[in-house]
Amino acid sequence: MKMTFRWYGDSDPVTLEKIRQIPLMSGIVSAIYDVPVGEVWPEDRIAALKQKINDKGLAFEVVESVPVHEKIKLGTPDSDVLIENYCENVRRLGKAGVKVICYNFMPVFDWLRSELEHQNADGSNSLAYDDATVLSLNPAESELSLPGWDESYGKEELKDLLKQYETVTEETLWANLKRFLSKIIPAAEEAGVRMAIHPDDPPWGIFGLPRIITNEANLERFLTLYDSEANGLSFCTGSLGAGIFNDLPKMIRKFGSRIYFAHLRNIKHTGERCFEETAHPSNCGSLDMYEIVKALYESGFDYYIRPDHGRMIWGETGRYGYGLYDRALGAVYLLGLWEAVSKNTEQ
Ligand code: DNO
Repeated sequence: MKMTFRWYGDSDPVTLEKIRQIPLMSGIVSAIYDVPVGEVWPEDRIAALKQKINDKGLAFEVVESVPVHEKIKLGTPDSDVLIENYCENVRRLGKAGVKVICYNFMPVFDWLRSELEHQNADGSNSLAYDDATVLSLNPAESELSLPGWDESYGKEELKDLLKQYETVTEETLWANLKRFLSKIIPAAEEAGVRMAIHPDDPPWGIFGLPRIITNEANLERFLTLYDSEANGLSFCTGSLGAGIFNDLPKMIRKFGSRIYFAHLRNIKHTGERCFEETAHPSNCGSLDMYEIVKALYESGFDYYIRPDHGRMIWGETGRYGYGLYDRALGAVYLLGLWEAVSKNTEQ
């Protein structure tokens, strides 16, 4: 297992100098953020990013994300060239030594929350989700800026996009995902890269848009869309765990050999489709992090873990969910669990 940390590049207030001081931190998860979705990442930019990370003694083996263009998810006839560009990114990243690429297939919105600074009793704050609040918003009209909101869409563009999705059902999305995989997985196999789809967060449809990477049955269906070692999962406990219907340790044991990236964080269920993000330890939320780590360990997991969203603590401000302090505490807690589980298993 390798512990990694997400870094948003030079504009990230959390610097590589700080990240490298977290005990046993082995690598950085990052991406080229300023190339428009659908275009090919310049090789010199990939090389420069890798160099910068390697110069700090950290590895660059995981990319999160290479985003998937909406036209691919919509399955428009002109999306072939975008899929080919995606394949080229996979090849270029493989050539640069990247082993795992994380991506998602959520229409329009990525991860979504209704509250960015939910006040906790201990004075910290964190992200929270309340379904009724989210459903009361009209995404085409709202001025709200939520984390999963792509700020790059103009209002008209967003309206137009939502309109195009009106005829896209879950089954259409499955078919478009299958078509995408049929092209990118052979490219990944050749490039020595493992593709790891990120589950939908939250794991249910929102605003009438379909979401399909949500539960055990659908993960199973996903893996059979293209049966290859290069076609795998990013197992995000916070995303899947928001669904009370998901038994995470069971799912890890079932899909273990195809999990290449684990985002480990805790959440507290506050209602059927409501949750708050908490500190990482089991006792702070609803997920049993010990059982989750144990299931990974016992599945022979030998890939990448990263702590996921943290609370804002000790007065830190910055990118929601992605401050330094609470994620660093999370990393060390997870390393502790891993050490305990591995030593217990050896006895
Ligand atoms: C949120 C992240 C997601 C994730 C993408 C992967 O914190 O986990 O934005 O990076 O969905 O494509």
